[in-house]
Amino acid sequence: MTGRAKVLGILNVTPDSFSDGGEHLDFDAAVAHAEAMVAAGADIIDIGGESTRPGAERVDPEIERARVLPVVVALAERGIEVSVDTMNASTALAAVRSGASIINDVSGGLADLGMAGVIAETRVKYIAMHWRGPSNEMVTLADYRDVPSDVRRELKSRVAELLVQGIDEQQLILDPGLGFAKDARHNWQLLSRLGEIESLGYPVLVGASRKRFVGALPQRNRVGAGVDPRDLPTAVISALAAHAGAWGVRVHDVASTAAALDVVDAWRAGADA
Ligand code: PMM
Repeated sequence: MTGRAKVLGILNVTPDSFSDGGEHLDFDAAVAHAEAMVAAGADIIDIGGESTRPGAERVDPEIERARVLPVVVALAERGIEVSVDTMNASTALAAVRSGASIINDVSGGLADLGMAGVIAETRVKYIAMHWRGPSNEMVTLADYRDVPSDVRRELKSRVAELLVQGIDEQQLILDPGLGFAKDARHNWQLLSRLGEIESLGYPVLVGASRKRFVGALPQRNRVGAGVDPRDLPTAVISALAAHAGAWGVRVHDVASTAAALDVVDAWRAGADA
């Protein structure tokens, strides 16, 4: 991918999100947080109403919609590009009707067989993530021969199925699904061999932000009070992923990733000069 990587700012509107602990459940706080992320350099706000943290239980789609849709409407009204993180076709359709232009589905269409039809019909962009099963089962599904080639093969067959169901190639963005049925070693292997996923020919999104494997890096007492120690390593991953050709990165702390992407831009400009 050429050009600056897109920054998707994460807006979790769930009471149990592992990283923001429900602090954005309140509508005004959610909108203010989204606006702050845009001011810090987010291109797209990714709104999610169902936690996918390991072990999380599914949420009723009606509850998910009640959490997500008012925020989608408010951000779309402000001219902010919105993506909605959902595995439910009914939520996806309602989100598009409310102004979302991207559906981010961590199950790549496997959790709800109605999803592909909604995406084909609405023509929105669709982020299809590599997924082997629901969050409450995924630790048992982390068995691979060679992670990057297995993920590549499984994504390729998922894409073939989505195209058969009427989705256009231009709509698709792929995601290796870091942390989803993958342990730390699997995640680092996928990151270091991102080019193999990119070689499928679709834009690639990377979601490493504040995940457990990032938190497991040595800490070395290096951050100040009030700063999440996973944000600096996340920003470094953003830079390396962008440099390796990722289309976009999905992050909690937009400012640190935007700064990291500024470095990538300057580095590339140096190469072109
Ligand atoms: N990770 C989470 C949720 N949604 N979507 C995509 N496309 N890729 C990801 O890696 C991803 C995702 C879980 O993280 P969170 O609970 O911090 O949002």
